[in-house]
Amino acid sequence: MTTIELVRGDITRESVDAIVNAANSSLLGGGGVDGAIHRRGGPAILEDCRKLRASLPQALNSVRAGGTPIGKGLPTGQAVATTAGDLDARWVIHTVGPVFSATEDRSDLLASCYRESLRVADELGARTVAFPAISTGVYRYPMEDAARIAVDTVRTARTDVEEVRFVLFDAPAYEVFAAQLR
Ligand code: AR6
Repeated sequence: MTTIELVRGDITRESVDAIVNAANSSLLGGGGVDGAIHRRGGPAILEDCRKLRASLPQALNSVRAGGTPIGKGLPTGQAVATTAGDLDARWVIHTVGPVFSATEDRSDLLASCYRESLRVADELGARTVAFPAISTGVYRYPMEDAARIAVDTVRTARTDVEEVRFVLFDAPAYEVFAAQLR
């Protein structure tokens, strides 16, 4: 049984085995929670991300950052782990959420982020995992849909993770997740 907890606050302040990052395919950092994790976690995380990137089999040449082909990248819905640097955690699990689309249902990709992150957590032996609300910032996923997918996926996941903590940045997001859990 996995216990689900809700916390309002900054995920970079959490003390858990693994903190999940809402990254992008480049794995080279960005804004939002990604920026906060790299800032507080320090350069060791980016160093690990660069190494991981170099070893990825996929060449995502269509993915561009600032107009430059990034070459290799992590596909949407997948997850990989690095050191957590100076964070109070052992690992950061980087996953790439889908950009919300009004015309295409991408809920499977968002569910995959949670499932794959938990699979990576199991591989690592992580027992406590903190998740942000993946895709609900820059990637514009509606909070209600994102919360339903997050909670349903974690509830039905087959995992050895004992505690999943959803860390919501603001009160409205917290309320949406709380309603979903009830
Ligand atoms: N702690 C917890 N939640 C946070 C924090 C924090 N410190 N900071 C923001 N949030 P976003 P995405 C919330 O944009 O939508 C990046 O540039 C925020 O309020 O971080 O998956 C990446 O590099 C929102 O509810 O991630 C990608 O390019 C949620 O975290 C892109 O953004 C997710 O917002 C990914 O977009």
